[in-house]
Order: sequence, then C-alpha cells, then structure tokens
Amino acid sequence: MRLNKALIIAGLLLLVPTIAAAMPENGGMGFQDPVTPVMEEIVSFHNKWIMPIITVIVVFVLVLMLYIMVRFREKANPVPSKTSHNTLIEVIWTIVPVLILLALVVPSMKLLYMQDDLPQTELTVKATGDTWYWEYSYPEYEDTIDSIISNPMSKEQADAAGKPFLLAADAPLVVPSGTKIKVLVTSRNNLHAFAVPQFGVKIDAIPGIINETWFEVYENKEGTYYGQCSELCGVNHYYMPIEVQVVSKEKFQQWIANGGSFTKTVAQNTTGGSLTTAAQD
Ligand SMILES: [Cu+2]
Repeated sequence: MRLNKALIIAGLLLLVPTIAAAMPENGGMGFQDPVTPVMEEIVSFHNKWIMPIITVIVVFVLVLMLYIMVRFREKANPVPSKTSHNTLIEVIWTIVPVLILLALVVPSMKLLYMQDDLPQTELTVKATGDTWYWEYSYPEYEDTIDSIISNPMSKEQADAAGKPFLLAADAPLVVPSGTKIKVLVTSRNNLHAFAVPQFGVKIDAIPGIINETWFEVYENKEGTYYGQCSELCGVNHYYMPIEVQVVSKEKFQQWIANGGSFTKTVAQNTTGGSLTTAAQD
C-alpha cells in the first residue's frame, strides 16, 4: 500500500515540469514558458533528461529502502547478518553514478556553450547594475536613446497597470523580437546579476568587468517578460526588478526614431490605440 502511494507521488513528480506558466506566479512549480531557443533547450533538457533520471533514482532508492525495512527487520532476523562489504555492489554503485553523470555531461555542456557562444548578433543592449536599480543603454543608438533608468513600480502603480508588484518597472528594457541580441552586463558598485528566466538569461554583473550573453525572442512571443536581480547585492536587492518589453522590429524602429518612446507615434497613429498597451498583450 505504502509502495503504491510512493509510486503515485513519483508519477506526479514527473508531471510537475509540464506545468508551465506564462509569467511568474505565486507558488509556481514548473518553469515559465520558454520564449527563446536557449530556454527551450533548457526546459527540454530538464524534462527529457534530468527529471526522468531523478525520478528513477528516487523511486529506486525508495523501493530499496522499503524492501530492506521489511525483509531485514529485527523480527524476521533474530540473528543479525555480519556482512561488512560486498565488492560487486560497491563496484556497481560507483560505476553506475559515474555513467549517469557522464551521460548528462554531454547535453549539459552543449547547452552551456549555446548560452556562452555568441552568434552573429544584430543589436546590443547594455545592462548596468547600480544600488539599487538597472540602467539600460543601446551602444549602437547612443545618439538617439538616452540610457534608461529602470526603477520598480510602486504597489499602486503596478496594481493600476495590472502588472506584478516588485517585477514591474517604470521604464522597461525595450527590444525587438526575432532579433539576436547581445547583452552586455556590468555593475557600477557591487555584484548584481541580470536574469530573465523565460529567456534563459542569467549572468553576473561585476564592477570593472563586462560579461556578455545573448537571447532571441521568437517573433510570435512578443510581450512583457520579467526577471530580477539574482545576486544578493544589498539592502534593496529585492527592489531591482527587470522588465523587458519585446515588440516587433517595426515598433522597435519607431521607438528608436522617437528617442525611446512609443507615445509620439500614438499621436500619428491613425488606427488609434496605444502601442505601449498593444505590445503588452
Ligand atoms: Cu542587485
């Protein structure tokens, strides 16, 4: 009976990674929906390799323990066994974990290189951590776009905008979809980390060093994505969220032409409606 329950729990564990969320949510268990090739690979590696292997190991150990508890209980064995070791078993429990780890190394390293090895990128954004906010700039558009100081929205602002408090920023990083984007990450003072889970991006922001990574959001995944500073950086560490607004290439060009604003376009936009809102769908 107990064994059945254990198997049911193990089975449920296998289902956990399939519960994906479109955005961060309280009590969320699985990954958020991936929107870049890198994150898609990470989720697939987790679901196809890591989770099944972990589940098999957990179930195997559990069954073994239950078997031992019953088979070798004191009542059934008034005279205890004096066995101290068994060479064959020791060889097996050394070699099998080594083989499992070796099998995981290959896809794992491939994934690390996919994140680390920058493809030919089409746009560069720079994220600088400060105490305690993010500053974004566009090195290729320095003449038109001032750097963006991104602070968290207050609770009232976030509620009014229907955005998650402590994830929503007053000035998001704006990037085009379907574009390979190089991200330069550094810090002005202490350690921070720039992380957007749905992009598969997490990289340290270190003073005096420029780290780089990349992402490309699929064209059909335009919208608003959230992350947080992910390196404990001081008293207001919780207070430096990351909001990324992913828009179409055309809207991004308009945004650049307007000096970092969608609103000027709205006045000329004959179809009406705010581009800012449209981009958050
Ligand atoms: Cu920080």
